[in-house]
Amino acid sequence: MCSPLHAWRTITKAKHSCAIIAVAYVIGIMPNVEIYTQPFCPYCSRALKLLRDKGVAFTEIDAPHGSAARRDATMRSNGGTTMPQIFIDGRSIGGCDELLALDRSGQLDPLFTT
Ligand SMILES: N[C@@H](CCC(=O)N[C@@H](CS)C(=O)NCC(=O)O)C(=O)O
Repeated sequence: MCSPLHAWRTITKAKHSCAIIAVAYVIGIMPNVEIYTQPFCPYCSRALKLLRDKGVAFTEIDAPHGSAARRDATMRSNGGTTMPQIFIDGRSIGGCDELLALDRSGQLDPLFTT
């Protein structure tokens, strides 16, 4: 018999950090933060710094010009063509300016506490 506690201990012992994060998304204790970036992008660096400073786990998706990831970012953001494009729990936040504005207005932190 595998209790939830046993399953959790097995996962943590195995050091499967990806599995732990996936479980955390599923049970809703961690937001799913995705950021599409391109190389040599100061706006991307600024947005990444803010996310790191906040201590939130995020997935960075490399999306150079002409890539499938770039097309995904544009489609998911309803036409956003610049980098970065940021999504929190699937919701399009916009780029760096929008992320910083959300933070300044106090609306960002609540999105990280699902
Ligand atoms: N207001 C946007 C500006 C972002 C921006 O201009 N990013 C540059 C790269 S650093 C970009 O995507 N330029 C257009 C391009 O490379 O096609 C934001 O805050 O994210």
